[in-house]
Amino acid sequence: MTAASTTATTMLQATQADVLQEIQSNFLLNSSIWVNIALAGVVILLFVAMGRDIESPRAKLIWVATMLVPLVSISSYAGLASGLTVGFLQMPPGHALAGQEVLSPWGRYLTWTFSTPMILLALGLLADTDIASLFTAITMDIGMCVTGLAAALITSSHLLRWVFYGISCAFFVAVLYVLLVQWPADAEAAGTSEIFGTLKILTVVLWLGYPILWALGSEGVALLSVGVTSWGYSGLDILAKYVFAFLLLRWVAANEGTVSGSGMSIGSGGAAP
Ligand code: RET
Repeated sequence: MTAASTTATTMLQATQADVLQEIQSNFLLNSSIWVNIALAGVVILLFVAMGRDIESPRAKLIWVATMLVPLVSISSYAGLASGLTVGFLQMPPGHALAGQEVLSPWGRYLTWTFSTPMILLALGLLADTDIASLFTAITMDIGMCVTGLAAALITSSHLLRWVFYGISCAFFVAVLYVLLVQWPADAEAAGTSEIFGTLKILTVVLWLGYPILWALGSEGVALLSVGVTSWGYSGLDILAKYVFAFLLLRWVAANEGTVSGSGMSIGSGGAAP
């Protein structure tokens, strides 16, 4: 065994304690995680208070879906902070950091599989869309997150990392189509087009930042360090999750009458009578 391969093996067998030590010695990375844990905690308490008077079933469902966003987030960031969902990956030949051990916070991509469908569920309910459209958006979104996770975890081939990145982008296009083309018309019919329009723009603009960051960060062409990439995701998360959810809940709490239907168009395949 060469000296280099011995080091690689040692790093690949790094224990959680080694990973934790690496995270804690990187101020930028560590702070990007802990700031979000603190924020998610405050946001959860705030959202409980904001939703306490909501009574109608559809508004309640929007509220629960929205509440799940910071709840998943705090669990996700706690997983990162503990080192449980962070690992060292040896990048394949062709990658900018080929042969090097790169710290990968892969838990982020995994937990997006649970948080982003909640964002879409809340938006779909707000637009009072039909079940087929909601199912499309959510399953395409899960496809995007899982293939994005695969792109980050593949160490056998540089090309295949980008192939999975491309597949993930294709799923993302389907999500964008639903958000930009289908749901605005539903929201118009449901009388929620103003708030839906604001949240749609916020979501589309911020979500576009994630694949850009992935491509520029250590998983992609490695122009950005692990700490800077992590702060990029944390910043996007603060806006795409907490600010988004706050605006949505504030509107739902103040306009419960507009979303007080039982959400009967879900499942009926069309607009409510
Ligand atoms: C990846 C990389 C592969 C290509 C694409 C991506 C898109 C990710 C997105 C994530 C959104 C996350 C949010 C999290 C909130 O909890 C996986 C980065 C298209 C859009 C909003």
